Amino acid sequence: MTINIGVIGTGAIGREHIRRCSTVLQNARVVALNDINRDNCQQIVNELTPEARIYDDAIDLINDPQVNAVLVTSWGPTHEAFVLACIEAGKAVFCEKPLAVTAQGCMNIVEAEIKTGRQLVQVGFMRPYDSGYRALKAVIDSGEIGEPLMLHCAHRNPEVGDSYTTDMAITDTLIHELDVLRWLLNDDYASVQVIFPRKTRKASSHLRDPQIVLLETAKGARIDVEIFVNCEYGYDIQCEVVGESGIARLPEPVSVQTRSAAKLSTTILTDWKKRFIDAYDVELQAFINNVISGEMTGPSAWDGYAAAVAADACVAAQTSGEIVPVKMADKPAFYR
Ligand code: NAI
Ligand code: ISE
Repeated sequence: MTINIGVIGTGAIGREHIRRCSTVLQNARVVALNDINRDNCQQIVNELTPEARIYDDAIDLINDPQVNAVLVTSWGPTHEAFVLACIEAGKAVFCEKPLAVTAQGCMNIVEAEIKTGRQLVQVGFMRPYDSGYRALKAVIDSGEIGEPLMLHCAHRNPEVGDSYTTDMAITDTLIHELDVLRWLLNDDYASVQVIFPRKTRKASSHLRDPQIVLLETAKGARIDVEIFVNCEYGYDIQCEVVGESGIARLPEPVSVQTRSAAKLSTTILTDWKKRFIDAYDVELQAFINNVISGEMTGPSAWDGYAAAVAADACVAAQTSGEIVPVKMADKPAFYR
């Protein structure tokens, strides 16, 4: 069986996902494209999907009976409306993070999905599909290091564009940790605080960079995450879990060690597309398989909501400087 996919948003990650649907993954083909910038779609048709039809209106793409499932890879503020339209049309939808830009927006999606009685949404949180994070979770779940007490994490980008603002460090960047650390620890967040170290001279005038986010979980674990999006040297994701009887670290990406010119060295990646390339392949193949089997697995609309509630609290904590409680609604039985 081949799933016909429609893609809304053909920018950086949209293009990457179309490439993987066309050249790497099984049982899927991209048949429809939409973007407010039509030239982006045309370029993809020319280079990757010669048979795909270009739609001027995303809602027409969603409602086309030929389209079995939709990828939403447009800008964050557009996600909620497109996902709701997919749910209304009864179509499976893979939505890039964030599911919606506010917790209320995510809750609107949760409620609409529950009303249909069928899980249709998968959120593009790819880290739970990364082999390194999966290996780390297996060690924690085995009990080898005892109960997790503290986590020390870092999310570093070499640089960001001028449109990147202080709150985006949370809603665009930290959101990955907010998802994956809940999954890793099988826990939820209780409170958050954000502190600002000395600012790097590499950041634009409207961006406070770096930032340190301190999270406390419901079970009492303490997490610190450094977000540093102009670190210059590379794209670097770190996660160390300190347990009662040992420590477990996220493995580094494979890199050949060289001894040369009086130096011992390994390469550090610089691009998010490469750091998680296998995880993106696995998450999207899982979505295609889910569409075929009719049963959604992986990050759900509820996970999108949980990350958004914590993100809202972090953004409030950025301005207040206070410890802000994370108040989630009760988890509906539908997602258990
Ligand atoms: P981008 O700016 O490269 O591409 C976004 C595309 O959406 C643009 O081509 C734009 O014209 C289009 N667009 C905007 N509004 C639209 C609308 N109303 N209808 C149709 N098309 C519209 O951005 P990028 O980096 O591809 O990010 C897109 C989404 O993917 C964001 O939500 C971002 O957070 C997420 N993302 C996720 C990553 C991950 O690691 N999972 C990595 C990078 C981005
Ligand atoms: C980007 O949107 C991503 O999702 C990347 O994974 C993240 O590292 C980056 O900070 C975001 O801007």
